[in-house]
Amino acid sequence: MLKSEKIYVAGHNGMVGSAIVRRLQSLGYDNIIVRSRRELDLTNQMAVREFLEQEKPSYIYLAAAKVGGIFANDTKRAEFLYENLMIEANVIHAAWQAGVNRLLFLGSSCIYPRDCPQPIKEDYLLTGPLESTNEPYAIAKIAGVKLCESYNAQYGTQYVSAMPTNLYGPNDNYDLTSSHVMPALIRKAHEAKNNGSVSLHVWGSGRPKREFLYVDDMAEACVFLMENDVKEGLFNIGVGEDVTIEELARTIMDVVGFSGEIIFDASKPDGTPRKLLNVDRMTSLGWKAKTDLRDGIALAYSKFLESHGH
Ligand code: GFB
Repeated sequence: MLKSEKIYVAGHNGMVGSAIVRRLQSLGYDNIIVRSRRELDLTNQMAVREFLEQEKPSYIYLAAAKVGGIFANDTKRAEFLYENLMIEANVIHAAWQAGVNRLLFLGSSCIYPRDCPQPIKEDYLLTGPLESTNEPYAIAKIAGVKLCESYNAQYGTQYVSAMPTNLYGPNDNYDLTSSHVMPALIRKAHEAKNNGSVSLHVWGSGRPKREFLYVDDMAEACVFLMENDVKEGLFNIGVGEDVTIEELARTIMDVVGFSGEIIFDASKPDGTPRKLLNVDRMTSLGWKAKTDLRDGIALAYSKFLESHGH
């Protein structure tokens, strides 16, 4: 990748897209193009086609998506399926039409079957039923992986798919109804401390296990795949270890400085019991996550304080 080549980062205002832009800039890439949602609606086929025809970037990072935590996925099922299918189909097809040969598509570890062996290898895709709370989102992301594979097979493009585990960090969504567990618990612990509360409400049983990756590590992995000229395939991006939601809550409480009791809310879903990724494929290429969970939570909390006030 030449530093002057044109790179389009789709979704640059989101947590992942903004981390990819930061990473590219820190490496000296100086021809990055972005469009806000207002400037370019990625669910609009014609607009996407015209934009890519005109710009003809050499590389695309497709980080634009409709995303959210377990509750948003479960209740906005049509939006998660429709918007993600449209964004992927429009961008990937128009990229091929415009002669863009290199693209990195971003998905999620929820594409894998709910009850597959752990840690989850890339080869387990489509070997069993999905977790129901995020099935529409997962189906859309599986379609994206298959679009990349199919355009590569039929047209010789070099489109790669990266599947991160649960991500967190700067520019995360802290809205309690649509967020993932990490930002939700950071915010709840912070507010509990400030309000002098005696307890922290945690959804579900606290027993599901999740793996958490700091988003700057994810961005590093994405740029690594492009820079190392990886031309096709599916790559799990994770840290290789997981924690229970209760352990996560206790670590967050410790970092934030809140010491009340935890109340588990059984009316909320647990979702998939475990989704630890096997990261051997990335490790064998020479990439490994750097940020320890506790350090990452401290970094995320300090960014939260900057953006949401003390
Ligand atoms: O992060 P999260 O919303 O999504 O929830 P998933 C993870 C676990 O944390 C679930 C529990 O067992 C939740 O019940 N949890 C505890 C909480 N307290 C809270 C809270 O206050 N808020 C939230 N949101 N959860 C998503 C998928 O699944 O993961 C997406 O729906 C995507 O498709 C994403 O793959 C990475 O890890 O269950």
